[in-house]
Amino acid sequence: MAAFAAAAPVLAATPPLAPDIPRKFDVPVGDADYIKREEMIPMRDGVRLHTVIVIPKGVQHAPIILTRTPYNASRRAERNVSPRMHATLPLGDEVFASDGYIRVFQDVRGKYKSEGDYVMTRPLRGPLNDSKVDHSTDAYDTIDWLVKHVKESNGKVGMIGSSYEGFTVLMALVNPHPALKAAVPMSPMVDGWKGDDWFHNGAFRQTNFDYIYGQTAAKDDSLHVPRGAFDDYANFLKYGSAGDYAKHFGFTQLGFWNKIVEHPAYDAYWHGQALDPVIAAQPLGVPRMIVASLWDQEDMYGAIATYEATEPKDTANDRNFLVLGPWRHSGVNYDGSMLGALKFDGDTALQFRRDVMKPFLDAYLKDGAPKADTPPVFVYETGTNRWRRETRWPLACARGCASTSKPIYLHAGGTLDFARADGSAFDEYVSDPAKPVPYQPRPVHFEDGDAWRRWLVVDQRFVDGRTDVLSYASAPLTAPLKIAGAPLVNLFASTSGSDSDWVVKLVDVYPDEVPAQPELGGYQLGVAMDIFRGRYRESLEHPSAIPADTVQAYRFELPNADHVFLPGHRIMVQVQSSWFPLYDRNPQTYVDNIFTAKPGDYRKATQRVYVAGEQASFVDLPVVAAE
Ligand code: PG9
Repeated sequence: MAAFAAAAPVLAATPPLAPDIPRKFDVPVGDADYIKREEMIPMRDGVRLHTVIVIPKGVQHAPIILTRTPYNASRRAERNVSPRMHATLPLGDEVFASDGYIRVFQDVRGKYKSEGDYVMTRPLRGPLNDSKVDHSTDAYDTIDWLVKHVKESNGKVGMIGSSYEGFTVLMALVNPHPALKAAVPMSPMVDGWKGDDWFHNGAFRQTNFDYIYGQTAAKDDSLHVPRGAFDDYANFLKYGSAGDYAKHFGFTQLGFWNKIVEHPAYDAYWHGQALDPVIAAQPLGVPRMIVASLWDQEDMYGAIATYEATEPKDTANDRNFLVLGPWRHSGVNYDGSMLGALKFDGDTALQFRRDVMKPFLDAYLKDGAPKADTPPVFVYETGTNRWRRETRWPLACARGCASTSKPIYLHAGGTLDFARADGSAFDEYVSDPAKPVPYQPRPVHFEDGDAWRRWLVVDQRFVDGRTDVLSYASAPLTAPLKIAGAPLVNLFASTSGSDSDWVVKLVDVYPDEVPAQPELGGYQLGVAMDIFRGRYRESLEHPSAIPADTVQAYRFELPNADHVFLPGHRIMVQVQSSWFPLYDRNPQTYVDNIFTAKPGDYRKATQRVYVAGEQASFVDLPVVAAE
């Protein structure tokens, strides 16, 4: 039997069982061109907010750009692990990251490494917030600390951010800190009921289930709904109402979900939080550039509503700026050279950031910088694919704009014309809640971020021809037709049920052949589309049952567009009664709260759209008179 020699003791500074993960690891940043500081900044109530400050090495008298985020300040400040500041910061920051700016990201209270309670889009102090703090005070206290404690700064702060981060920019404009010198709210969440994230005109957006779970089930974003199915179309049908889906997946433990269920209508909880009137009531002190995307699948409402509400105060037209780009939600901060099948004239997002936003920020934030030549309105004209500098927005509307809008009428037999048909006529379809119209081709997988980002430009032929979708198309145009503003739906319709949703889409139908890009032949491009929940036709706050088989008027705005329908193209309007599973289904039977509708409430209904005489349905198009 072989004898084992006793092992010689290992004589080394690092014994074999010394733990291999150090308690703290310091990343060597010797050759980095920036310094990164992490601070816990105290707010007036003693809560400390985690803040990441990225300072270019060697700068003095540098301006600060601040973003307050619910999306993890540390991650936002580290796109790549790199010794170069412009590679570390997000792509959208590159234009100023190499130009001496100090960049700051802060976790909002209660998220990630910040202390305090998280409240989803915490309302301002007042009837909905009896505490001492809100995002306006947190922004104030943060700016105050930054200008006093970041010795490299010149005491001037700008705020930028998109969506939730855009909402925190707007909040900072309420009683702003005097050091806040410029603001760029991009696609801010402004009114969560009328047309931003949570509802559109009262119809609930079920993509929010994943968002609410990710944001509020844990302090970070580590939890995901364990839905167990790839196709969310089938998944949501299986569980019934949005309320039943929520119960199944444990949402009743989440405060924000319960607030949504308790406030299905536009009551004080929602209109008390809408930011457009709040911002409009503030003095127009801090210059702001409000940025909106023309195909914003999340917050298409708030930016323009805020601009329009504030604009009357901008008497010299030099403090309240508007930008409309051909982007998806937050696309302004990414590559803007295409969206789905659409190709633009270069990287439109970079063009804006470099040529418009950067000089605007420089002018207000850098010591001694020249005045910027910022157009009051900078808008991308889709169809012709070019930027335009305008003095006002909208260019056309029902009253008080440079051009007066023009009704285009639906006609029996599926045509569309600027002339109204005489007599009386209607078209009819059956809307079946068991077979709702999809908003994008199935399978619908909410977690597919690419599909979500481009769904507003998906070819609408995938539903054209369904028996529950009405399509009306004009003759091919012989001259270009430009719209610039919000199309206004005037639908005269009846239902055999007692509640109903109405989805109206304004579509650009491409010619059968597009030699420059063959796959666009016959394409049906949604230019402006939205949904309206019929129970709110008389009052957004007090819903009412719809009398069966009785014509009702539904008036609602579609999202703003700046689009040229080119010669050879046709204008189309589509009407349908569901848009699933993005929007929860209307049971088509009036119940007090659709979130708690029972399976038996979901019933087929016969829908009629009236197309002649006094009851001819039309879309008031913001047509710009030919120059
Ligand atoms: N649209 C997102 C959001 C904003 C505000 C509230 C809820 C969601 C976002 O992109 O941040």
